[in-house]
Amino acid sequence: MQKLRIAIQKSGRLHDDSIKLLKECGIDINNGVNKLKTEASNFPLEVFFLRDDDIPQYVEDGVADIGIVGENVVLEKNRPFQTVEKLGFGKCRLSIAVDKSAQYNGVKDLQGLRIATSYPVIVDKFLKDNKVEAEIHEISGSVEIAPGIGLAEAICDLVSSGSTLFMNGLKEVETVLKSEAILVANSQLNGEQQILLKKLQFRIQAVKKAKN
Ligand code: PRT
Ligand code: ZN
Repeated sequence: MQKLRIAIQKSGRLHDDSIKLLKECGIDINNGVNKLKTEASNFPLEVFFLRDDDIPQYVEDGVADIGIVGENVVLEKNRPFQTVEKLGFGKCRLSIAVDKSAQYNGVKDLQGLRIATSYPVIVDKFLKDNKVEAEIHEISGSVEIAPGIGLAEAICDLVSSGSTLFMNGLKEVETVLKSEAILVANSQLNGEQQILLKKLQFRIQAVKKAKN
């Protein structure tokens, strides 16, 4: 029988909500710790647990048919597939921040600065769209400490409550992107897989409606 393979985050901010969404859709999965994959007992669904950064590639290559991942990751990886459904969790924004005492009157003030970020592709596009030239320094983590250690004058990172920026003496000055978890799908699903995806999507929409 045809199955649908879904990739979700193995651990991290989207893991619990992804599992919860499947459960709310009436899909029973047992996600033992350290498991790489599992199967639903009452829906033709196989679940792969992966690093969020790898999910777009797996879905594009068709190793997984669908995936749950932050819009920010999909955009940074520049993947062609469409959003099947916005999921309403993992909400955050990708923002530029500078030292709280710095003068800031608008995007032109970024001209000539060094901007530390884990999102070089999105930041580069933002700068080009705004006709600003700045130096992008790609770093993979703890971006918020970059100004404090003299690596950059500005950062671009994900923000939710804003407390990380605050604790590091930074202020948010531009919102580059608003993001949430989305369901993405491989563009070449066969007929049966498309029917299964529609079924799942229908249930997700019902779960979302019940919450509104
Ligand atoms: O291990 P893996 O590679 O799978 O996980 P990861 O560490 O790369 O990602 P993870 O689990 O941290 O985040 C997964 C996704 O959650 C992100 O891609 C976003 O789509 C979403 N998300 C939502 C967030 C946040 N909110 C968030 N606040 N991702 C990260 N943060 C970080 C941010 O980078 C900063 O360090 O939280 C800090 C800021 O939070 P506040 O509340 O202090 O503003
Ligand atoms: Zn990651």
